[in-house]
Amino acid sequence: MNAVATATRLVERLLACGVNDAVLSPGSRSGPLALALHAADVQGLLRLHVRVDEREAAFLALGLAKSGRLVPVVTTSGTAVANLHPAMLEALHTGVPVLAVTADRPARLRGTGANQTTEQRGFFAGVRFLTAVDEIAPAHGPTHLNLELDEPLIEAVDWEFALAEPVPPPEQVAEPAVVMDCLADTVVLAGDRSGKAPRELAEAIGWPLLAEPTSGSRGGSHAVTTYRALLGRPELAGRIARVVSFGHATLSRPVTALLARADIDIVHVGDQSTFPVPAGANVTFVDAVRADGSADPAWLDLWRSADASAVAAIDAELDGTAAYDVARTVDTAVTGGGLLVIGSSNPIRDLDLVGSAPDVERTVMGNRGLAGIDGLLSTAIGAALAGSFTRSIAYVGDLTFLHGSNGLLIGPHEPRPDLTIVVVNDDGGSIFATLEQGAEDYADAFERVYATPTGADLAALCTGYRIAHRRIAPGDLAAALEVPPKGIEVIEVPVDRQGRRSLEARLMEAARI
Ligand SMILES: Cc1ncc(C[n+]2csc(CCOP(=O)(O)OP(=O)(O)O)c2C)c(N)n1
Repeated sequence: MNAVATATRLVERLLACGVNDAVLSPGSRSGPLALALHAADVQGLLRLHVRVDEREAAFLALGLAKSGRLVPVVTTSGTAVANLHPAMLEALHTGVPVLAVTADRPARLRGTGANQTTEQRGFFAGVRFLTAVDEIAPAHGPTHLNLELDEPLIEAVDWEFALAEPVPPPEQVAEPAVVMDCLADTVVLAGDRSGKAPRELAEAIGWPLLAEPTSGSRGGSHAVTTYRALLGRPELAGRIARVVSFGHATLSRPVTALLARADIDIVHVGDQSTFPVPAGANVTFVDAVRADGSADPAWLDLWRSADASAVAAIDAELDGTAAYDVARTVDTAVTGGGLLVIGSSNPIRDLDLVGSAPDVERTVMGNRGLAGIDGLLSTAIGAALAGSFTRSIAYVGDLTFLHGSNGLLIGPHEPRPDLTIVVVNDDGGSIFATLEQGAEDYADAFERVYATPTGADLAALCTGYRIAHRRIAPGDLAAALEVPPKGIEVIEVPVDRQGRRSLEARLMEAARI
């Protein structure tokens, strides 16, 4: 099949697979695919997004694909393919349907010194690999299609796409739900991408709910917001007889320690790939659970009253501490129908500790598959473009912002969401101060090799990319967030990194008493 026919078939197959959005980076070998996608966009069959930087293009596709729809990201050959890797890995570890379509030279040129020619087959270990357009299907997780395209690459044609039969989504064969009795003192744990099931279970049976911000379950009357601190209280943690765990919990050491316990029953809805420690004999992996009966209310009351006193203790200790203030303000600004995309490192941990559990339908997400600090801005832009949210906010540290700042490189013809990017700028990585390496012993090396301050001028960077930017004090953030922007805006909030280690220790201590 010649290149134009392959490109036509590709668009037809994508449409049959329910594709709404496609991402493209420029190149010569991928030229026919670019022209076909452009034609499909002009004909109103899909929405095309063009990005120069393939790493950002792939994260944009990841953000778009978090909606559950298949999203292709199309590139030329050579190093362009390698730039897709971070987002493909994140998609692999979270089951997000990104389709990498990489243009390749014909087989006869492989293994020669032909320009921009390398081994692209099976490039992404663990990712489903295809070589034929007709094999594309809506999927759980990422796919790589490597297309060999031969000369002539382009021809002046009228692009016509035949609408094919829809390709059905993958069948999910689930085992019947395991019925949980209400007798053992149980906590429900909701890790990243759990969905609503943990909250529904906790509320149906009357168990405390320990829900990470990106779980999809953090809300309602059973959520214990300070769970990370409370797991350090022997009178609570010591009484846990069973954990029912959902999603992929990676945020805090107390939770990892809980899941590593061998003296309690652990039922994990999922498999080892979302269970953060090697599972012992006390861990059962299941497909789904169902509640039976109602638990002794005294168990939930114990957690609730401990939570109330921990919240008060943390409030007293914080007393307007800037970084946590920012977390609270952002949390409050995203109400029902809103989108919050949270960066790795302290933003998500701060929000986990001091954020609320509002009883509203909002979407909160991060890149927790591998918890990278890369690609967050593009992920947020993609997520915001994929839905119709009342308000979209991304909330990131300065290094996360700078690492993914090429996500702001968006041409004038490209769709842009209304998105506020809040950057907590403490000039470097504050998270390391709270870990072992933040101890006095390593103080000499700490600033240079862990904290890595950059002194970067975010305002100048935004000016360079023609993105609106404001720098404001933490106390002014709530007012600044009141009016949603038209397009993308960056709000930089400078805070101090000093004292982070001792503050964290004081907070945990205060909440434990
Ligand atoms: C791609 C990638 N590289 C390195 C890391 C390791 N890492 C984790 S947090 C962090 C610092 C993040 O700093 P910042 O975004 O400013 O947030 P803060 O720690 O100040 O909250 C780094 C480098 C990572 N998670 N991902």
